Amino acid sequence: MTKDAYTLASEAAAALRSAAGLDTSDAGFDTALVMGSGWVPAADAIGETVREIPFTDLPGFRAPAVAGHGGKIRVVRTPSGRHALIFLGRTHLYEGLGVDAVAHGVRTAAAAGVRTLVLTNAAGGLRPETQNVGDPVLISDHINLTGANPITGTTFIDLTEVYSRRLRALVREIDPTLAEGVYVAFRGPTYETPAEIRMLRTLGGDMVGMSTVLEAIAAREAGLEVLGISLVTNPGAGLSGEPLDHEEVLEVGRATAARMGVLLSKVVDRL
Ligand code: 8IG
Repeated sequence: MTKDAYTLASEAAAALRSAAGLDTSDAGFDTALVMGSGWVPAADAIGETVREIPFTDLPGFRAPAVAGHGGKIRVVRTPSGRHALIFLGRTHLYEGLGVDAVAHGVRTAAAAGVRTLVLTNAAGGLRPETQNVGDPVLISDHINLTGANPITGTTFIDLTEVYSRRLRALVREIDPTLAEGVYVAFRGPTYETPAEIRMLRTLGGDMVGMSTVLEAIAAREAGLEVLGISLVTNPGAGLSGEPLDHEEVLEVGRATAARMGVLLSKVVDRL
């Protein structure tokens, strides 16, 4: 069962390389970026679009279920002439398709030759004392409360440094104002209760969301170097007195697109 997931990713990678116009002798892609909700408007700044491939054209991919999550892979050429894959949308565990569907994009990128993975997400902020809505935060580590893991069997993967120290230092050279934080993932699709938010603060979390951790684990299994960035789009439930709303996530993404685009384009050119 799990071996099938890796075979499917190899097939998707072959289809992706051919849809992107690469033949088997081409070196391929250096970097892949996964754009979470709120990040899609920033994608245009990363480079010139070479191709766009709908997820549904590739084996094992599903069209995303959520408004604002895109649904295609964009091949871009950066100003310095590198090629990157931008996943406009991702599959979430709460969609009920299982962990292999969640990890499929990352495994496909790895099979297509990618060595560096940038995972972005929109998240609730657990530290309103120091965080503002619209702030990007570098993910330093995670707490996986999804109850799930993309790996099955006796593959014991070291998670001491899931989010590369080297890449975080590189991003802080570009923007020294960026904070770092621990990202906590729940399965969703419900947002947290205020009691759960208080628990996560006590546990040492700084952001909370419903993505990224399973992809990061799959990426480490595949040997990729991972950079994670959260866009804080709302204070966690009960911290502001306002109810949470997905539309506000998309609005924060639109409002911060220029800043996130500049940041990502500089990062990709230095990876
Ligand atoms: I955006 O407050 C976004 N995604 N679990 N909680 C969880 N996911 C989120 C939140 C949040 N905000």
